[in-house]
Amino acid sequence: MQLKAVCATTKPSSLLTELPPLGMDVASITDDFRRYYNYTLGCDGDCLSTHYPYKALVLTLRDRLMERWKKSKYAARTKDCKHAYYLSLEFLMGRALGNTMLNLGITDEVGKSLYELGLRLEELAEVEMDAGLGNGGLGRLAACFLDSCATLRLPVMGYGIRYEYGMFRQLIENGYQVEEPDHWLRDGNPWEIERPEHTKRIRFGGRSEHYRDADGRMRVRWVDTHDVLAVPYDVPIPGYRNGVVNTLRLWQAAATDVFDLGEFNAGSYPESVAAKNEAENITMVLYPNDASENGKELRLRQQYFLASASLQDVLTRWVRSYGNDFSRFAENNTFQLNDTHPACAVAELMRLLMDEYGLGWEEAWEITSNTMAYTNHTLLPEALEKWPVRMFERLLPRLLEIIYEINARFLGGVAARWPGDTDRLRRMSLIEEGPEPQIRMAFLAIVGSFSVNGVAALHSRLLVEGLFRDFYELWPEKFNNKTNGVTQRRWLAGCNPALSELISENIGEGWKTDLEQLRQLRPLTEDHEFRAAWRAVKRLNKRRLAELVEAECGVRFDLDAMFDVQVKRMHEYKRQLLNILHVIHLYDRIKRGDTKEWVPRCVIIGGKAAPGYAMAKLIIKLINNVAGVVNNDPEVGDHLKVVFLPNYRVSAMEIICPGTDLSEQISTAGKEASGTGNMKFMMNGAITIGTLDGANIEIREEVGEENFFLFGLTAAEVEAVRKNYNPAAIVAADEDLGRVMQLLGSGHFNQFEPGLFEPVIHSILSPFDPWVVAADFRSYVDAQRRAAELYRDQERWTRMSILNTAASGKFSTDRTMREYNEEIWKLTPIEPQGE
Ligand code: 26Q
Repeated sequence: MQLKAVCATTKPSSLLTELPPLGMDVASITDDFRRYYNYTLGCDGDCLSTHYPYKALVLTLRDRLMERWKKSKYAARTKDCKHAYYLSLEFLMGRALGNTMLNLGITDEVGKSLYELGLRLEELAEVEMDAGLGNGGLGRLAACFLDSCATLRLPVMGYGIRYEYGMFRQLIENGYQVEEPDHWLRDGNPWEIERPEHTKRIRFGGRSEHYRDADGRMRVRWVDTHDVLAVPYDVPIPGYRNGVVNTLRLWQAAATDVFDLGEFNAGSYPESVAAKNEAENITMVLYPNDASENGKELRLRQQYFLASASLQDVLTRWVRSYGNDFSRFAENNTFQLNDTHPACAVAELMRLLMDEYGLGWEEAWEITSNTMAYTNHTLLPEALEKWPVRMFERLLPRLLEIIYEINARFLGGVAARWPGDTDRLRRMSLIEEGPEPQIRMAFLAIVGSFSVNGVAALHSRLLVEGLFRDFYELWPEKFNNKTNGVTQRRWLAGCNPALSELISENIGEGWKTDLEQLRQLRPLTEDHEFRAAWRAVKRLNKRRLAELVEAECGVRFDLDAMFDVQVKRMHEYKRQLLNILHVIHLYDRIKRGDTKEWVPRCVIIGGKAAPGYAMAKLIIKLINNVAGVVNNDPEVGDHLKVVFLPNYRVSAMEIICPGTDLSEQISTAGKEASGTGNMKFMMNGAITIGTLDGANIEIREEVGEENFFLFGLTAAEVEAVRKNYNPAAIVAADEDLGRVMQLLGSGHFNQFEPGLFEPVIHSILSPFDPWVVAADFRSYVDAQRRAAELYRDQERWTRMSILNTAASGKFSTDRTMREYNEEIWKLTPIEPQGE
């Protein structure tokens, strides 16, 4: 870890002279692979584990990334090259192997090389663990952003945390979710490179001390702190066939060196080791909540740890190039905050500029507030982060002082603009008063940023009309929308090779970097042969998905059935409950013999529940119990199958979305900020059944209302209905819903567990159900019927499927990143040498 001595030595220039580029042909790949396998990894005839060839392959590929990585770094180091930094507590990267080969353009060569060596690429790819360093949408969005930035040649660096344990593995036991730790680094991570020479020191606790510096100026220093080291690990982020490799820098916590510890603990060895553990705890585990778990001290430590290490890293590089002149810092650097999770960066940049580099408040604030940009990802008030002032004071006393000063100056401005409006001051204060005063991190982020954006048109509008209204009145120019996207490299080219090939045969390969080109598929909807080919591809992908389902759940799917899929985090607002009520309704119809012109369905639901979220976990249990009854009823047979697919994750979605017919996007309107799964399904030719929520609205606009199954109340209607909501009356008036509630209430799905689902029944019948499940039931069931009827006409369904893919161009993160860059970052693309 202590490489200071090593770094101090100057490198002989002969070490760094450029080597001839590594071959991208089969023979070169084979040579390197064998060298790694035999020498580096020391394999012989006794090495049976597939881990060795996997690792040899990664090292072979990493070398090819490395030369491009260096050139990209040099290209981005030219004077005044502006950078953006994506600060995120989550990067849900999934696997890197397939994506690396795709972006380097050597998938076929590698496949051939391995084949000649008697190995199968598909088998080696399965060895790689998902890098599950995120919960869901927000974390996966960060990963898609990095892919697009590298592809657009933008000098963007990701900063995150190298969690020892990522998102938990979900097992299902007796229908219940059981969490298992995800020790993804157990066999090492061959993609990453440790960079101990860029280690940073992070302080906690202590107190601030005011003093006069040599020039007689009042300064502040933070003393008596407990320090932790932040050690960076760099992960390469290749662009698509353009010679660019950007960096994702992940910080790992380490104890300050043992001598300090020994002294601090007065020679008490066990206490000293305990202190080491406490330091290393910071990056031990990802918090598995996709909504909030407010007030946990370790989480705040993680947030500050990331913000401080990343800012120090950028400032160190700045000072190396420009000395202590920060006048052009804001012109050359932007920090994009992925939600409020890294928002203490606002106060930390102020601290570093003032306390470490001696700037005055005004100068530091000018820089900070022109450097930070904030993205909001939620409208749920309970998910807005707040930290108890008392905890902040104990852990980050100097930051609290700075936040108080930011608040005082900010409220001064508000009072000047709205004299005498004390209620407004209370509403807008960065500190929420009460028995336990709290810091409102979203407000800190808004005040400290020059840009605030939502992630879909509806979401951005609701933000300025609701939660952030007061701030919008003050600074309308700060607020903007950036509709999310997904990268078509992973989510079409990589995960759906059969469809990609069919598309490219017909319209060329341009769509891989210009997704709008998929529009050229539109005329092909009238081509009978093309439609047949499209259906054949879907069937192939359905077979792959059915195999996964059978392996995981032991249930056989009929490939002619409609594959109806909802995969996403488990949350009441996403209404997996509404989905399973529809399944119960279908079961009820079958049992009543109401099966004329029946369309067989296979329903897949998957997703993780936060370990402390009892209702979400109970809904998982309900889905599994309904599945148990439905799948084992001979009368139901192939009319209907239902499974809860365990351990939903990035690599599972790569099999799921290509094989889906119907994409369930059924959140209560006004609650889902954007959704991004909806875009992956659409790109792969699934048709959406959905509410007017998040990016669904824009999906429907792009594909046309006739190619989207719309149902449910609008966001405005939901708010109106809730004021006078009477679900019991809705149940009484709807025979179908009445029978579903009757089946649920009778214990039909919990014969041996009486009363188990009472909380679920109660929530549906509650006049205070925020998600208005009962209110949308009828319209949902009707939309499902329209979907089924349409599915019976396979030619029409195929047309709609093609049109969905053809209209998905807007939902590429290439478009999203272009917008961030044109309107927020303003970076110039880099041009690495020799590409
Ligand atoms: C907060 C405090 C303490 C612990 C955890 C958290 C926490 C962690 C993760 C809070 C929220 C998240 C994740 C939120 C998220 O994934 N939001 C989703 O972001 C997507 C990308 O913009 C959107 O498409 C989804 O609509 C939105 O739900």
